[in-house]
Amino acid sequence: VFENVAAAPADVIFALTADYKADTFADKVNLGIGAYRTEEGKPWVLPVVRKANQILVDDGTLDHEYLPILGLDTFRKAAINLILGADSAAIADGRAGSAQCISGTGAVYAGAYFLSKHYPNKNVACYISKPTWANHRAIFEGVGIPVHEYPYWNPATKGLDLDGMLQTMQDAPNGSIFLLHPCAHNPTGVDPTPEQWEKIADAMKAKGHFAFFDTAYQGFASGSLDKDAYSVRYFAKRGFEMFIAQSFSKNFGLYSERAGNLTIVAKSPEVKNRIESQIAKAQRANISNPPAYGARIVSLVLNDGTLYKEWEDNLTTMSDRIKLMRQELVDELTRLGTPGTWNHITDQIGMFSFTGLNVTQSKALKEKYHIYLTENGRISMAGLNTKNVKYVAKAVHEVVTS
Ligand code: PLP
Ligand code: TYF
Repeated sequence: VFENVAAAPADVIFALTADYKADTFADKVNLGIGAYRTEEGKPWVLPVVRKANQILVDDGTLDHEYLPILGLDTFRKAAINLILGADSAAIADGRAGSAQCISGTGAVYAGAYFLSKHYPNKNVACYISKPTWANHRAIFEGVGIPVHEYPYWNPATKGLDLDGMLQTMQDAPNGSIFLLHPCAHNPTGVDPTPEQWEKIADAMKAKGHFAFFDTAYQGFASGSLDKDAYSVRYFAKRGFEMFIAQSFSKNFGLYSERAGNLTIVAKSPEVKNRIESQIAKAQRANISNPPAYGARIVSLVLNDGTLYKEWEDNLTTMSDRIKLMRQELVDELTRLGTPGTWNHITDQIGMFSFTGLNVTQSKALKEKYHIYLTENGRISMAGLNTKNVKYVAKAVHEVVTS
């Protein structure tokens, strides 16, 4: 039956990880996948997650019964609070709802699938940033929503192309869907300022566009969970109806546990309930109900003042180490006199830096120096540490000057 099935291409980032693992070179460096690493280059189980896990183990009452279709109630409420803010009018009005999903990816999917079935304009397209996380295109096209791009990265300034972005918002048909990264944009590390978000909101409002936020790095960008939610809260204040896909993979280090949430801000509690009911119906046919473990950990931490503070400290440990690595990389490149400007590396925030290295240079880093990064020149900052940063800087210097 399947003789004529064509092979699908491998996921670029997961393939890069496999290549890295297979590499026997002693000083190899993995700057590919966006997963936090310690100064020793090891994965990090957050101390607060260890503690929460112990609390769950000690609580002898937990069983393995199914969660409700829309997930763990205490997790959903806490996730909504985390992104919208406890003082949110949408929450007070009962217009904010959610579905617990299979991490951030599942939340984007659940939202996209709902839009494909229920968006009033059947010919709607989704606009994604150029560049963006590759799964955005795959998910929206997968549910049959055509995908267009809006300009985002300006190679000349190594910053945001705000004019290009606003122009596309103006030119897009009324009521288009715009997928936005609230903070720590993947892959560029470039975020709009509050003043720029105001202009983006104005442009979106003027054309009645629908805002679909995807947040995978709350707590990784500014060093403050509230500041990292600024754009979403600002849009909520401006009265947008919107979806927000939330991932707890990075900020809790719960990658494989698939803890995520789709927050919904609707016009009225009544509409919110109907949206939730449709997402529940789709979820039932897709995953039946979401996994409990990661959601229980996140819920425990978000709902306990002491654990929450400890979580914030753990986030600071991660974001401070990443900031230090940005500085050390720039210092080394400056010391070496590497041609070009490198201050964008310290200006950018979050997990990634879009270095500006081209495909040839990125490939040379992998092939000649065993330094693994995506071919668009993105590096995962957490892969750097004080032991390998000089080696990486020297290799960058050599590929830039050769
Ligand atoms: N959205 C963006 C922009 C991401 O970078 C990621 C990857 O980490 C995700 C969503 C979702 O990841 P996960 O499904 O592991 O939560
Ligand atoms: O961009 C990254 O590295 C992370 C992890 O299909 C990731 O977002 C990468 C690819 C993918 C799923 C997650």
